Amino acid sequence: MTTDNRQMWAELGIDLKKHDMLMNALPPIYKEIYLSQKNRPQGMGFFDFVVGDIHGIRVQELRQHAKNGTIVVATYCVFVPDEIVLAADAIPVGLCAGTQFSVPIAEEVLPRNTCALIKSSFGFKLGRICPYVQTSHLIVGETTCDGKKKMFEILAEYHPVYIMEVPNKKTQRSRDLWRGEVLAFKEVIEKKTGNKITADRLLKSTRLVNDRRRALQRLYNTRKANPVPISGKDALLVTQVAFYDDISRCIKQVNALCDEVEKRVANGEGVFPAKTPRILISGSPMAIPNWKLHHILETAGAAVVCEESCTGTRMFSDLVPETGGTVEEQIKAIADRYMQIHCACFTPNEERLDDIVRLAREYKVDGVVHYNLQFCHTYANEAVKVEKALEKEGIPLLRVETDYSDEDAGQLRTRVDAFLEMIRR
Ligand code: BJ8
Repeated sequence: MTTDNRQMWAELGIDLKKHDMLMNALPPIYKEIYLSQKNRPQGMGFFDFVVGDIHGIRVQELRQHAKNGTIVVATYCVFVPDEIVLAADAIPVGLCAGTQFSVPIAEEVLPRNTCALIKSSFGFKLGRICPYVQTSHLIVGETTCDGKKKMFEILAEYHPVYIMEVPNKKTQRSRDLWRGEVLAFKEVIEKKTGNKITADRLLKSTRLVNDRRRALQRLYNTRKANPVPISGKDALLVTQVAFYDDISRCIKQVNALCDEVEKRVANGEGVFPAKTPRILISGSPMAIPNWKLHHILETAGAAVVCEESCTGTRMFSDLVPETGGTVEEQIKAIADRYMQIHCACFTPNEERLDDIVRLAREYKVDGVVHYNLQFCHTYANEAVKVEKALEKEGIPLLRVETDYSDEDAGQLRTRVDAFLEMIRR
């Protein structure tokens, strides 16, 4: 920790005592979970560096941009279109909400029976321990689930918040509503930045965000190989970092990593032996530093080869058509693309079931683990349908409901061991 960083955190109003505790806890966890892995691609060095300096250089960069008049827009959900933010020369930053550390802080205000992702994100602001939140000029929330929606109302007492209304159905009326929401968001961002979003700027930002999607698609494609060239933990980390790193740098680093892992695929080289059981994880997103389930699975002898999740395929599967046109035409194209994110907040949501079955086949998995954050009712109820869809296809499923604490780690390990034993037979 440099003196410069401490001074920056103090200027940002960070609670240095709590923040020190958080920062001291991360390196040993990272060492155990990440650095203990064998035969990692060299390209992961960049991502190790980013995590090692998680509240340092990137925050300094954002602070410098902010000092130069650039607006920083913080988000929690893949429904908030980065294209709009970037087209106004602002910077989107996906906030992390994956640590148990901030949960007890949030529980001083929020009900305990709220999902860990909501509590963790709120606790970061309440406890003043996240320099990204402190650097941001605006937090953009959404109406995807009730818990988040009501938390954002309380968060607005502490930080400027704007809410986008995400519809719950996929009818034409809902699509029209969503297009209106994206248009309204454009106006909010224009007002906040003082920059006009033109058709040219929008096309440029669309290409840039698509490039990030293409890079991540490329990485995921390598995971279809057997043996798999990169661990699930490493692939998850890449996606997590992509939410908040500088977008152009991230694209470059992910593509460099892909050059390396594609060579591994061509040479038949893998991180795990070819007979390792292949697992698809489906469900709630895993915000950094939530690596719990991947770690349990991969230390139990499985390989996580895909995530049907917003920290996985839902983040990058579909591109926005780069056909240009007027601002309104491009907004429509952007809005329509985002409506293809099959979050469990939608009803009905058959497309997600189709996606899970398709991904299970494409990635040639031996089983699916449905990951549900405790108290997340949308994913928990949708898991009933996921179970039926997979049963019909003869694909084994393990349903897991957990939080960010380590209290149930032993029990989870036992269930994972039994599941792997069953699919190995
Ligand atoms: S598009 S999955 S990122 S909302 S886990 S907070 S749903 S109670 S995170 Fe999500 Fe956007 Fe949907 Fe994706 Fe609520 Fe459930 Fe908690 Fe959740």
